[in-house]
Amino acid sequence: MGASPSVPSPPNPELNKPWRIFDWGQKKDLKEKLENFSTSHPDVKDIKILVAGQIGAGKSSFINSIESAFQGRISSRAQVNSADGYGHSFTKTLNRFTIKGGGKKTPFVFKDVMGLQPIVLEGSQPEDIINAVFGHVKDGYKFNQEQALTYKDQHYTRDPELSDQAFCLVYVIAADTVEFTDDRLIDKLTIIRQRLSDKGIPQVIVMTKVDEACPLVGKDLRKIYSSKKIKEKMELCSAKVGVPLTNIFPVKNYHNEIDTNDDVDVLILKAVEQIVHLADDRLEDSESY
Ligand SMILES: Nc1nc2c(ncn2[C@@H]2O[C@H](COP(=O)(O)OP(=O)(O)O)[C@@H](O)[C@H]2O)c(=O)[nH]1
Ligand SMILES: [Mg+2]
Repeated sequence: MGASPSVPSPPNPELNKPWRIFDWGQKKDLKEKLENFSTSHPDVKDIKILVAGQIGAGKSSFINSIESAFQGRISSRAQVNSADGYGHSFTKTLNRFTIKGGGKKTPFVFKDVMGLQPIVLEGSQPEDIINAVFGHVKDGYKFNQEQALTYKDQHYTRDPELSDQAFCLVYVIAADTVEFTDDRLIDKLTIIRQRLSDKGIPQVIVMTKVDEACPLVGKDLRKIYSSKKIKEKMELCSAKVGVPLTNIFPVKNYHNEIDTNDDVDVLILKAVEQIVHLADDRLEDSESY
């Protein structure tokens, strides 16, 4: 007795073969390369990368996961919003994190900004994020919900050095909320994208919480590029935000683990490698802007 032929079986959540080829064995290599990386510009010792995104998207967790991957143990320097995260932004100041790895500092500095909110005049505004990328916002500046920073403020740097500027914007989106991204938020992102594109600043999306968005991936992270759900989410992200698929990196952050894991690490390190290369290419071209 089999199942009744009239009951269709549920569609397979997995593709026959992965749509993106990924080498799960490259962790050691990636880590070494990144630890020995130096920037292509003599005046800039470390590459700054700005991390933005909605409250609760996983920005702080992403920064912590990067450091965990380098250190081989769970790091939690960037404070994570444990109270499910969609209320208030924990990060209200512009915080900088120099990633440590291999017993020394890496030449990567990640800056975490408070969340962009769909409602106008709430959360950091496009202007604040644009200013932060261009190096006008002093570290430790406490963002004002109602008013974007202006050149008159003491926290505004009028003539930033090349080394104050960020050369890549990483926009963090949680995979489980991609389809609910508010149009008003998309409008704000469009403003940011245009202004940064004018100056050739690369933009990348890190799509977090793949484990929550797809049970298949929640069980086995190596299914990430054969999961239909994750592919759909990435395509949707690309269409909504206007960033090409090649610049979208799906990751799982450390969030409740007590030990690191090679599969989590390698995805995180691969995203960092791409981000760093895009940023460094832009830094190399800085004379032309
Ligand atoms: N399951 C899962 N939870 C995550 C992931 N990334 C972050 N979180 C959780 O999402 C919540 C918000 O994360 P947080 O890093 O504070 O977000 P931020 O507001 O963007 O800095 C926290 O409870 C995290 O533990 C992930 O990849 N998977
Ligand atoms: Mg945060």
